Amino acid sequence: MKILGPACSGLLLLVAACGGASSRASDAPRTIAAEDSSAEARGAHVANSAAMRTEATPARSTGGNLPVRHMPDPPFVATSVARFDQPWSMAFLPDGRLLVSEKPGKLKLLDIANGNIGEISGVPTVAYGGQGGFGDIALHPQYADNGWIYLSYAEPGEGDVRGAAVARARLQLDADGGGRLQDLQVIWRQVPKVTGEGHYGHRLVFDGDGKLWISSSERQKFDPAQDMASNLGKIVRLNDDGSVPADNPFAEQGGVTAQIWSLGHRNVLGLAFDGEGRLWEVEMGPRGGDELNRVERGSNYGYPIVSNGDHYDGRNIPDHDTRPEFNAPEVWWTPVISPSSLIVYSGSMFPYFKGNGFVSGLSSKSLVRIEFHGDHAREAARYDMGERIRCVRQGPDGALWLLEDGANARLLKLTPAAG
Ligand SMILES: [Ca+2]
Ligand SMILES: [Ca+2]
Repeated sequence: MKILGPACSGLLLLVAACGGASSRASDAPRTIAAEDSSAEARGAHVANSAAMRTEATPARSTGGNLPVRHMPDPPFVATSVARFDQPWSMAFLPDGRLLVSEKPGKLKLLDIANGNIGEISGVPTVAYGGQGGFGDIALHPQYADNGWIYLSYAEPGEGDVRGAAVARARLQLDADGGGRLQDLQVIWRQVPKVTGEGHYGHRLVFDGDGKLWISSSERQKFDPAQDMASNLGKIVRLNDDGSVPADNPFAEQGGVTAQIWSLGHRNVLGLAFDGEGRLWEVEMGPRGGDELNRVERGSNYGYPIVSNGDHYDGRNIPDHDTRPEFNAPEVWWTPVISPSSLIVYSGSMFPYFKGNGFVSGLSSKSLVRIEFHGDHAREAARYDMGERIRCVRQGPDGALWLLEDGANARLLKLTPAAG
């Protein structure tokens, strides 16, 4: 997406901040997260934006050909609302204010009405570096009554090891636009803590029954994704206090095994339920083979035994179709899109998007729209955003909100384009 000035206001993509002093070209150098930079370095090219906007051109998928919906192209206008330092995720409070996590370890509170940005104190110490730092934010389904918010982050260990952790705390807001965390409890940890600074995952989502789902990526260690004595490379299901539900598929095995809902995952950065209660995830493949999967109880998604991509060092990984016992992706991408988050849209501001998925893309610098067809899915459109996109969320009024990636990154609000 280009920055357009007021003189360009006849065009569809109008960025409100463009009249200000700062332009993209003069911004400080941007921090490129490591999780997909090697894909770019190895020539996983990104299709040009004109081609990417084609409505009817799916990626390889199993969803079949659905009718093409007619809408403006692109169907939204983007407005720059605020800037953050290496933001990772965001969550709306019931009063309409927005919590934003910054990877170096700060939790910010934006009052969208006046632009004021306050800070929440009392956050845990994070292991900032590489892909690690502050991660996701989720509000308890009964937040309005109990004040619990859930935070994920990279936690330092003893020596040169670290691992994802999830804490909950009660959010106490003050009268000055900030607040603090009280009663902080760490309710979950990756086991084991390992060296390196990549593939934490740690995306959080609650389901309609109040269960907490965590994506626990494989820390770039490959084999733990198939090791049931570790919770790396898994999707985990917990009660809201971190205890293990008795009806988890491996509950009887105890230990961290009891937490596991599905296995064989690589770097899962998006996790969302659709309106029918199906859970979907997006994960970064190695060199090629990014995936959108429907998450099924007790299923094995194959990594590192199979992948439609291959190892960065050139070694072959057999494709999914060689091992049908592993759950294959509903959509996969080569060249990669570098999926960083996922939502399923349920608002009314974009009525034609209802029930669609949206995947934010890092190396693809895009927002990818997914159409679901029962248990299957397909890429329906790809919107060029011109910058690496770290997170997509739906606002209380049904607008789409995006966080760009890196230093001095913009928060964008997407609203429907005229026509
Ligand atoms: Ca897979
Ligand atoms: Ca392969």
